[in-house]
Amino acid sequence: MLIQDLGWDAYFEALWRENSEDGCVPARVVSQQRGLWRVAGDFEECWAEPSGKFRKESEAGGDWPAVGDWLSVERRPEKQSALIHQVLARRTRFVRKVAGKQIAEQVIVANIDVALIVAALDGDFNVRRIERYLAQCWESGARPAIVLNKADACPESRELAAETERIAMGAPIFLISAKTGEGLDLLVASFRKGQTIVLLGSSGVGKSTLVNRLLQEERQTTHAVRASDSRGRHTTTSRELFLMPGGAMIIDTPGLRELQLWNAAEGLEESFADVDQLRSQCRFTDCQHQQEPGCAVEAAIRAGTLDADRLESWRKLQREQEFLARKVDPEIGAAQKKRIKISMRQVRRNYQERDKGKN
Ligand SMILES: Nc1nc2c(ncn2[C@@H]2O[C@H](COP(=O)(O)OP(=O)(O)OP(=O)(O)O)[C@@H](O)[C@H]2O)c(=O)[nH]1
Ligand SMILES: [Mg+2]
Ligand SMILES: [Zn+2]
Repeated sequence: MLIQDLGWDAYFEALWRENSEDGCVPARVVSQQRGLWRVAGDFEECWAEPSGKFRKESEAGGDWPAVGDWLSVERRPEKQSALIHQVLARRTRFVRKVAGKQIAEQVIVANIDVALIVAALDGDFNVRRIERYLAQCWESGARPAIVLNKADACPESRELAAETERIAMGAPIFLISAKTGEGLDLLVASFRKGQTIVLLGSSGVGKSTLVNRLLQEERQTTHAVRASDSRGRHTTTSRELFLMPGGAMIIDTPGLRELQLWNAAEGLEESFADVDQLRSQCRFTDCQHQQEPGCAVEAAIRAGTLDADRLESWRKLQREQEFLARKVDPEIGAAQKKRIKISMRQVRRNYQERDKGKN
């Protein structure tokens, strides 16, 4: 394997000239597993572990390597392994926010050229979700393209593609079926040798099925989605970089759940504009939408204009946001508890008044 085949170019060459250390060679992270990184370069692919110095720096808040990263490693052929000395500055990166003692950004994939936002045309297709991924792509530095999958299972795929076009802000759209192979030729023709591509999208949209198609072999496990709601469980649990026959590289990722916390507060409002609109019509400003009188959200669910599932996912996202917020600021945590108490008291009072009215 040559590093050029792994995406090494003039940009990294220039970085290398400035930063390289004696006895080190460049290597790219192709997969990752608890504390060990699989690296490839101008040598036999092997596992790599952090050097003592690098480990200390990373533990002190520096970055651990992510799939797609270029590293400076010291080879230890006798042990068929390598020592990681440095992560080269990333050209592009996708991050998620993680809650620890403090909120930190964790890089999930690095040095991505093109991000394929995969959405399934069957089930709960939603352009708002695509918008959210697009925003994350623009922020990452990677170029987005939208892949509308499962065209075989959707009679109105053309209409949905047109709807997507209106929010795509110029990103190309590919209408495909990973199952039948329809539309794949155009997608593949858009890839360039040495390019690194990542697949993003909710669980069950067919990312791994697409990877297997593109690799022309079954490398990734796929899983039938739950029939009840067409949303999958997570089948893919880690990230791995594969080399495609045409010379571009592709990284499969687990679905939305682990990606959903990037800039989440903003995304939450945008993608749940319908819930927010209803919320503003509830009688009580602090309505929890749990059987309070005058709740517009629950009225909409009863009337069939809002999906109960949608309220549930809104709640779930909001809980995660609040959890993250509490981690950063303990005072928010206290205020939160108080708010819940007050609003429960309010609910009880409302019921008491209603019951009094009946007598
Ligand atoms: N009808 C149809 N089904 C598809 C297509 N592509 C994938 N599927 C099915 O969708 C289901 C989920 O596919 P996966 O490839 O596992 O989805 P994924 O996006 O990798 O999901 P996670 O790994 O959980 O994030 C499987 O049952 C696939 O057979 C398609 O083009 N058409
Ligand atoms: Mg998968
Ligand atoms: Zn309400």
